[in-house]
Amino acid sequence: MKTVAVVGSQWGDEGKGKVIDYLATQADVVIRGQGGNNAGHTLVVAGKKFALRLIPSGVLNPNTINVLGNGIVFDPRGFLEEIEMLNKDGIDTKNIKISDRAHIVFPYHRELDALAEEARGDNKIGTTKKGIGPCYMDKTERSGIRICDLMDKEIFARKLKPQIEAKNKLVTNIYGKEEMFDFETIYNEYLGYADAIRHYVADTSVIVYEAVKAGKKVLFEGAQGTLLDLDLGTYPFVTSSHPISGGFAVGAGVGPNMIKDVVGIVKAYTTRVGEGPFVTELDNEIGERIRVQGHEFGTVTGRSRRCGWFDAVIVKYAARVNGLTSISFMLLDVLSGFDKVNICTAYKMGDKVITNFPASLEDLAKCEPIYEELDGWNEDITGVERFEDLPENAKKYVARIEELVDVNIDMVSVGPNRTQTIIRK
Ligand code: 2SA
Ligand code: MG
Repeated sequence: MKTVAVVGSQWGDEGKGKVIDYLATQADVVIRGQGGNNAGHTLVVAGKKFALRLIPSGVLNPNTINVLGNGIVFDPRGFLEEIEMLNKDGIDTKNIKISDRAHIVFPYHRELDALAEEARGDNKIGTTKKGIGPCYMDKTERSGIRICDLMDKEIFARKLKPQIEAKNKLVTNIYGKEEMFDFETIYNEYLGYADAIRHYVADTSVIVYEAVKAGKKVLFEGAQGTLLDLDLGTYPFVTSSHPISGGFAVGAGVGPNMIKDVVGIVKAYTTRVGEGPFVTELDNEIGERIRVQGHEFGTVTGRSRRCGWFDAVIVKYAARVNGLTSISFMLLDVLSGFDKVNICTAYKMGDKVITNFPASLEDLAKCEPIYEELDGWNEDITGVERFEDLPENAKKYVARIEELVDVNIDMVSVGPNRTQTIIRK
């Protein structure tokens, strides 16, 4: 491992945490480049669980520098809660760096996230209500407030005041509510955060650049997944950032050639939380069985995830838009015990066969999966250590997917623990 990006290749929740956790133990620097505390994964170390949302996964390793890059949106309240949780367990958090260019999530962002969802009615996106979308809206509208602004009392006051006025106008004029944001309250709350985070703030682009130049092991930690990408995902049912590999160049503030390998995390079947069309969704007892066997419930919101068969159209698309150099294939053990397993190889839309993931959700909603049916396997595979020792049909399943998506599957996961990992290289 030199520099590697790990990206979700479906709709998030592919099991990135396990691979990232493993790589993070060897990394000198771990960087988050997009999203905020809408991400989430659980690290298990020595039997203890740590639920992280914003802080990068290298934090349990005392020598690793953990960077929150310029592309993330920073919720100081959530961040400090995580710090407190880690410190309580004796984990040192001094090696965290927060980009002075990152945008800040304010209470009005969370409130507006919830109000916008409510207003969408049947067209709701199913956001995590963490204020992510509204914060990125301010960023692109060029009225956002960044960490560097927060570091100076006067500049902060000057930038916050018009925001409070604008957001109060928005909730009264558009949503018909009373004014809900008070300048003094938010200003003082955030000045407290400013002091609490000041020693973490840095020009993180320099840190990442110098680490790569020095030949250090650098891990770019993806959150969410390819189909939640603002440009390349199932728009508008996406998050407001760029979870694809290219997002790291912008979000970490370094050139794309600083990322050597791109590992796609791929689940052995498909899931999604939130709304939007889902071609291989199984709204039946097979889907329910996958949900129960795979514990498919969200770590941030606890929502039950929609489940379906493996969709090779999606993963081929992810291989292309991320430039995947390798795949880690997760949760294969969840598919044990099915007579038959299906792989979606293409979509049928009317009388057309589609193999390139379409842009239009109206088209996607019309697509029917074209399945290839394979024999399943009944064996419990959670103790298998070598690829050769997997049941014949499980090997065939993996090999067929590898052939369809045309990227090497170098790792197969057969259980949540670190030891339940088959390395193929
Ligand atoms: P938002 O809150 O604006 O980002 O929501 C927009 C859509 O993006 C979806 N979304 C997610 N879907 C899956 N996983 C997410 N995050 C964690 C992860 C999940 C976890 O990275 O693995 O394990 O808790 C995530 N974040 C946002 C959301 O459902 C909306 O469809
Ligand atoms: Mg997750």
